[in-house]
Amino acid sequence: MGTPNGQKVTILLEELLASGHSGAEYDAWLISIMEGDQFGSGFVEVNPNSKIPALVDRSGSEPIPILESGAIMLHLAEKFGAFLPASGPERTRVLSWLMWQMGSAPFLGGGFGHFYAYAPVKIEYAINRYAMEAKRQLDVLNRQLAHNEFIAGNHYSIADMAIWPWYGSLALGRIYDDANIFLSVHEYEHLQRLVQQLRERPAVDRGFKVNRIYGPEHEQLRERHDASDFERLPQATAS
Ligand SMILES: N[C@@H](CCC(=O)N[C@@H](CS)C(=O)NCC(=O)O)C(=O)O
Repeated sequence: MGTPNGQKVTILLEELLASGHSGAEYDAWLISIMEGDQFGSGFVEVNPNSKIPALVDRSGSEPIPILESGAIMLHLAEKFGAFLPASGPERTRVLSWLMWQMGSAPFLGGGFGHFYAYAPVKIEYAINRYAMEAKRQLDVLNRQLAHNEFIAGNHYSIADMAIWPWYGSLALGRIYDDANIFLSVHEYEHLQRLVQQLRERPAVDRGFKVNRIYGPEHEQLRERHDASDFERLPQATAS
């Protein structure tokens, strides 16, 4: 399903295809977590943890099942030798920020997003606690981006692709109702700069739409089995 964790992987697959790695051609099957598909035996076989995303790499002699979005991104980046330096300090920085994202997002999604937008009762203490943490994370990103073009330095990497669906979607007001206003996301100017820059990348835009079953109709591609599937999407109307 095209939640931020799912979008990280489809953005990377679209970026790989856009940069000429035809071996990254993929089938994106919808697992609706609202319908409980993640608990079905077929999915559990691939991911015993029952969370999306999960990937089966069928390119070798044996299929390789992979769970956890960060591990999937690392697997693909290493397999294609793209968006992750092979060695050296920049590789270490990319891995640091990828791990930062994996450790931080549960506080943003499961913490702030849950209590602010989804919880059936509004608990002020919980909202304040996680809003403070969400703002702290936005500030960490903003300070890092004040002196780096991309999150891990001078090159676009899997760390940017992991961060964008979460913090980019928040900065653009696409998730958690009016949380962008509540958290004053416009104040994080360096983060806003990167968010706008990545938003304009066609591959990011395509990856963002895959397996979406919520939001505006022109942003929803229920399943993606071929690049031409994007042609079926209705055009966005200017707002
Ligand atoms: N650390 C995991 C988190 C995955 C995760 O939390 N997935 C959510 C959707 S974003 C999910 O599948 N939730 C369904 C459930 O908890 O039953 C990853 O990054 O892959």
